[in-house]
Amino acid sequence: MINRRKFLIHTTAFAGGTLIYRSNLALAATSGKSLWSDSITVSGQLEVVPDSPSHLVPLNYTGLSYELAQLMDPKFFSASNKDLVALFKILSPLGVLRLGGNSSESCWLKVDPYTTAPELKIPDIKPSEHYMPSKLFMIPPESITELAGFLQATGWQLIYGLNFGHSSPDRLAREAEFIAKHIPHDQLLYFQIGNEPDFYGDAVNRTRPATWNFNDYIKEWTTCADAISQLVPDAAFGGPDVGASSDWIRQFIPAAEQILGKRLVAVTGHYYASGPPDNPSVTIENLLRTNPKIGQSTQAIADLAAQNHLYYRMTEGNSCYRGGKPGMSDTLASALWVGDYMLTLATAGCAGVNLHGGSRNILKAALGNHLPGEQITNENSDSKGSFYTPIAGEVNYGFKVRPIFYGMMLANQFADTEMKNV
Ligand code: BDP
Repeated sequence: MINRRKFLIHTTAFAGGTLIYRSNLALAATSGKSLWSDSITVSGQLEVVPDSPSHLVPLNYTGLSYELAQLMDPKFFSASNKDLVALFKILSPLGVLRLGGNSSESCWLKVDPYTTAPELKIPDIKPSEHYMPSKLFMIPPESITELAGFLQATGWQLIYGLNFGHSSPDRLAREAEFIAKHIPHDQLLYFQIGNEPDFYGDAVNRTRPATWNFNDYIKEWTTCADAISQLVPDAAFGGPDVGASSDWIRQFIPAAEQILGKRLVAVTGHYYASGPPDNPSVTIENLLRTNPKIGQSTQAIADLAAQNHLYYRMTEGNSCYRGGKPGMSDTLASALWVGDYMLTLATAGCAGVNLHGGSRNILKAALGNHLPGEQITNENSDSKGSFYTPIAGEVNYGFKVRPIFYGMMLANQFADTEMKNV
């Protein structure tokens, strides 16, 4: 998938026309052997235009995204979940775990024994057409202390997505205060408020009325950010975590900066290359076609963010929305796609990419009990349910990586290097 547009300049990897190729990428998490013990050399030629613009790929470029509801089980993100800790560390020594997704709009953290559940308003839309959770998810307080241990064991940082769908400024502030108290400051990158608010008015989501727009959003968002700032004065924020609209990002920057100043640190969005899984045009062939638009639009937003002293992170995405497509999202094609996708975004100046995944039942609940990929999978597939997840498994059964994980590992080799357009 190496493309002449993208190239890496890195003195240790490229010397005198020789590329160092590292083998053994596939060693098991628990083997204890060095991943990089064997090297072979391959001759080749690079053409580099020295004064073309370049972007540093941050050390924490690679990330994973999970549903916030994954925190219902304190044993999932826990230092005691040794398999998962090992796999996170293999993927990156300094990755970013983003928690959010549709389920975050229905999660509530029991910050003390008196905290009760918020009200969940289910819109009057046929369940077959509505793709949001139909229930609330309670996060016990010990999940947050376990999460702190998990972050310490992996060396990863956290982006925490607060419930903007069914909550209140006061509740959010108390949740944020609890998080800030338990997660070390240098590992808590920032809070986000809400998941894909640009879709709130759509029938599939309808977290707000159909006419709800950016002006309504920023008013409500500001009230929540203010309430959080009262209780956590040094809280950093990212947003708007849009599903698609770059226009919302453009409007968000000046509006959010006005109230937060330097505490607004990142602008964020999501990208799914295709979907839904039952659409016949969602194929490996189409997935692997280069989409020039994603590089161009990323570049435009990353430039705008940089002009405003912010960075741009793609906090969620994958090969196919609604849980992924079996036979595509869980095959080697997804590894090829993700390597190209992550490096395209790095070349465009994006500061990080998180690939979405997690447990089957959590993803299904996050999608309003739909996982359309399950209708087209063959019964013997071991990848039931969460087809696009980079790491599959459950606490009780253990964890294993999917092909897309290897594509992410490939891209992560470019962390702390300069990407150039040539
Ligand atoms: C995104 C949601 C996430 C879903 C994903 C999907 O944020 O919760 O799991 O879509 O459709 O829009 O797979």
